[in-house]
Amino acid sequence: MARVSDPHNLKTSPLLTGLRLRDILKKVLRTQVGIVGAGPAGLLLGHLLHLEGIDSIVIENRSQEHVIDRVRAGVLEQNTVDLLVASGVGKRLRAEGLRHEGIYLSFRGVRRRIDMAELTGGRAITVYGQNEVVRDLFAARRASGRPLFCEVQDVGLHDFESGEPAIRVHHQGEQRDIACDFIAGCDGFHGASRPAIPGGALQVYEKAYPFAWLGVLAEAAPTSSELVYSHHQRGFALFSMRSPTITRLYLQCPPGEPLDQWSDARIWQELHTRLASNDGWAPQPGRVLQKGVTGMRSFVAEPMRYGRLFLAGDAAHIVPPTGAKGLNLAAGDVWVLARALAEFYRSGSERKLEQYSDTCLRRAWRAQRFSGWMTSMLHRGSPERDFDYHRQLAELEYVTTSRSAMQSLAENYVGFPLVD
Ligand code: RFL
Ligand code: PHB
Repeated sequence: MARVSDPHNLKTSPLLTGLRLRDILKKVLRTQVGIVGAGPAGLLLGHLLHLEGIDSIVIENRSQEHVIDRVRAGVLEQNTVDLLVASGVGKRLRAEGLRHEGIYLSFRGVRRRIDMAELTGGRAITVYGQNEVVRDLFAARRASGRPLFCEVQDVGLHDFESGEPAIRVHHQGEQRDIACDFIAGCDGFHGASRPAIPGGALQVYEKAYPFAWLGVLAEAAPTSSELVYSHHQRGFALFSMRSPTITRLYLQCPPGEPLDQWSDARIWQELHTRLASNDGWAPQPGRVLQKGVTGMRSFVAEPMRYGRLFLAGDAAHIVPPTGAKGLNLAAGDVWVLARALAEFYRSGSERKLEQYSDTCLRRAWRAQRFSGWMTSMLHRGSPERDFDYHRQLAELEYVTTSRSAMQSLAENYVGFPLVD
């Protein structure tokens, strides 16, 4: 598939017009950026490119409803909120998102508050479900009129080592080739993009954890207006929320834990045991709407670029959820990528595209450090690791009493400003 790669000629060249006719006859779709995956990374990238006047085609292998219904992240960093608002998709986020200026760390039955806003010059997090972020981004995509194909099959990435990348998919029973200048691999950890890169070209760093999270969504009014991260002899627990009527909770459990071992009654009993504090605070039980077990891993693939294929979000890195960083990293990656692509199409300069991987990896490793630290401070190791248990208590004591330690936690938790 031939194409015109001079950025100044992409829309107007007579040669391109000729190619388009040939492409149409061959059922080849043409765009500037082919985006694989319509999770937060892919949809936000498509939106930011649209604002720059750059065309894209987004392909997603699941239905729009499935992507919206998936219960995942809840905590947005200050940067992510600012980015969504500044790019015009923050109307509902501003109206319905819950701004939190602090979090609680609970241990030995005592809750201690970290005043993040006071420690960071007024920065905060916002609790707004990933479902809602994705819902808003799907709406923006549909409103833009730019193409989005859901429920595609057999996604293949081709020729991205060269200047002529293409994505081949099956959609509604027909094979489609999408010719593009660049491919953005935004298809998550299990997607097709990263595995398409030849073996040996990527260096992979990985860490598995000997525990998982049982996540519960419940119809219950949150009894705390801020998140509670709890260290307990029986394992970690987390109290979070989605709205004034919906609570989101997590319990540390063994990896691969069968869900049928967790009746609703057992879930509430365990949550009460691990979260209730001596001041009388406890979560309020309610109807369980959804539950699921999530494994935990840390993962980084380097570099995040191979030729004209750029990896972004979970396709390139995974953090354990204890630091609430995954979606925020995905948003940061695509912000950097959108700016680099905009510079390329504006001036022909590949300078920012060349820096993309290093820029994003610096942020990803910082998030790995923080998420790994939060995870190791709060989770129960094997029962015989009593040494670690007592070391964790000393760490929690320090991190809730030393102003510098609290400030370090707070500035990492609310997130650092985006740089490219
Ligand atoms: P996603 O969300 O996985 O989206 C990838 C999309 O690609 C599609 N796909 C394909 N499409 C086309 N062709 C293929 N071959 C494809 N293969 C896959 C998928 O269907 C999907 O729609 O990746 P993305 O966009 O990079 O976004 C990353 C975030 O989803 C993830 O990092 C967060 O959910 C992580 N996370 C959290 N992050 C936060 O910032 N704050 C949090 O509070 C937070 N809490 C969490 C979390 C993740 C959790 N789980 C379930 C892992 C809590 C949990 C429990
Ligand atoms: C959530 O609300 O889903 C949530 C909150 C904090 C985390 C992870 C998940 O660290």
